Amino acid sequence: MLKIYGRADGINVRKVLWLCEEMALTYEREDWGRGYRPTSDPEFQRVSHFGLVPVIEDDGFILRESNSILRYLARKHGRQDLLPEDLRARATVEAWMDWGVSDGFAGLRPVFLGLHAKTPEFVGKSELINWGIWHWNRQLQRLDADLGKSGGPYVCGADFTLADIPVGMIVNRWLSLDFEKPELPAVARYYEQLSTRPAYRIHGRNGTP
Ligand SMILES: N[C@@H](CCC(=O)N[C@@H](CS)C(=O)NCC(=O)O)C(=O)O
Repeated sequence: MLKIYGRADGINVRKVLWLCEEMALTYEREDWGRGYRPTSDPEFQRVSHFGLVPVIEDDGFILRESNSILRYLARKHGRQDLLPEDLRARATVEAWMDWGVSDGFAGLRPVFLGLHAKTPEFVGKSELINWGIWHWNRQLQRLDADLGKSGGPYVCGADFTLADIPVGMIVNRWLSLDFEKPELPAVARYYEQLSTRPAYRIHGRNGTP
């Protein structure tokens, strides 16, 4: 059976749990990471010496990196609706997935860790946190403009794809944390659209930033 290593409140773990729920996959999960067993434990280091969650183990195959896990599971189960075979359609999905671990995530990190998780590296680092707010807001403004143009309702158009998973997690966190942000009507509509999906309500918009 598919095994997932990682705490269910980690944003990157939640991406994998959300997809499993969308695809009705059965899995077992072990809590690892901040607040649970530390990933420096030799038992975790055996599966990934990078010390980050999620990691999956699928019939002896071990894989880290949440977006790679999403692609692996969608392809394994032949879900071309989530990750299209068509060259350009897939590239568009992957561009949003890349955004979700690069520009879309860069500002989120100091804001979340400094204001919410309060990890020692970020607490009180107001310059870094303020830069994060500025950068994150700017990125979400671009998402808003794009959603406004494409007509959505999903980030790649009419259909839900893997792209919505990293983007939807970022949107939930952005809307859930308390800091100064602009009104983004297309992002707000997108959030409501995602919230029609039971899997998003379980692992995305579930009260956790
Ligand atoms: N690029 C990695 C990032 C993984 C990551 O940063 N995971 C966080 C949790 S969401 C983590 O392991 N934090 C340390 C911990 O929980 O101990 C991915 O997308 O999987």
